[in-house]
Amino acid sequence: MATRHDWSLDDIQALFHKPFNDLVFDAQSLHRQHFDPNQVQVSTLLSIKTGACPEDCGYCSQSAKNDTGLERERLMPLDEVITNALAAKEKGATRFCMGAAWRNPTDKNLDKVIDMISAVRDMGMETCVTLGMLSGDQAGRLRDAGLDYYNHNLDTSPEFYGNVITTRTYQDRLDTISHVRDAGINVCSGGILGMGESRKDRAAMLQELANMPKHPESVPINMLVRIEGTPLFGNEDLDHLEFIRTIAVARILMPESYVRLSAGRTDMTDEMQALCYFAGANSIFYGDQLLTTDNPETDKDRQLFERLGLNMEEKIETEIKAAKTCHAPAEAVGENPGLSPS
Ligand code: SAM
Ligand code: DTB
Ligand code: SF4
Repeated sequence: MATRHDWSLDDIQALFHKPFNDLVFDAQSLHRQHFDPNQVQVSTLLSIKTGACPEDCGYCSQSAKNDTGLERERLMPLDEVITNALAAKEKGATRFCMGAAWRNPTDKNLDKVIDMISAVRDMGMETCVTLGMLSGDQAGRLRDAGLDYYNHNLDTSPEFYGNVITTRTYQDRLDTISHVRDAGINVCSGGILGMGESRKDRAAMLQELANMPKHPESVPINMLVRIEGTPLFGNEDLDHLEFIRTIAVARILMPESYVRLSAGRTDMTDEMQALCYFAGANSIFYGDQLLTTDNPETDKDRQLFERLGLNMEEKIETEIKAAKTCHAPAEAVGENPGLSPS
């Protein structure tokens, strides 16, 4: 079946309404046509610039508008980034993602991030950054630096968006994603579940992603991490089966994309995570910390992988290898040996 980019909201809602077993079976069947079902891509995340963000994202510990007690930090020095990236590589991560609490990077800050990207690439790891909004020129500079992925989430549906963020429009986000795509950088874009949105909103967010001219290569699905001091702190827990359904629908809509079981895993049982993998999730954040909150400890993830017979993906996927040949030296896109879990 050809990959589609013309999903209607009704089509997607009909997927959500399927009996759970049928939906997850369909997602797993499609998953197997495109991926090794027992391989999971692992990325490690680092906050390179924490807190005092001028945006008002209702879920975020780092917004200056939210009184979360988070200490503001300056941009991390290069040597500290390198130390963290080496530790991540040692533990088996193949991609290193650096996040900054900015509305958008200044050109001067971008110079510093470019140095970080070069240093991490020199270690043989894939690179990802998430720095807020980007202009076309800035995306071009990141492409020239050899950046592999840019993360910029839609977060939710266009309709629900205004309940969560007012300082940046949905169209701003779509524009940044277009700049990243046009520059030839792999797109990482997804959203957050459990912010009080309806199933229709979840379907509409996935529709936005799935109807892009090219699907994001990576689709992070975050479960809201409820952080004290944020407007969304008191939100009700989302039904975990609904979260798994959303993973399955994302898998069906974007069969060639990596679907990342992203933030919120510390609140998920092993069985819930196993079902997410079965529904088509094949990527995680791996490392004891996300940006400002905890992630499951690496030993715990290794144990779960062992119990499930899952392996950490060691090599970079072919499609992305091909996309990279235009700007990456051959040695940086080869296999990453010796990183399988013990
Ligand atoms: N400042 C940049 C931006 O927002 O574009 C990059 C970093 S920002 C923290 C990256 C993404 O992390 C957000 O778009 C959101 O999807 C996710 N995120 C942040 N806080 C979260 C939370 N409490 N729970 C779940 N996901 C969260
Ligand atoms: C994404 O979709 N999730 C990550 C990453 N992209 C940058 C961030 C999750 C943050 C969770 C809350 C925190 O640690 O502050
Ligand atoms: Fe700032 Fe990003 Fe947090 Fe929004 S999600 S407040 S832009 S760091």
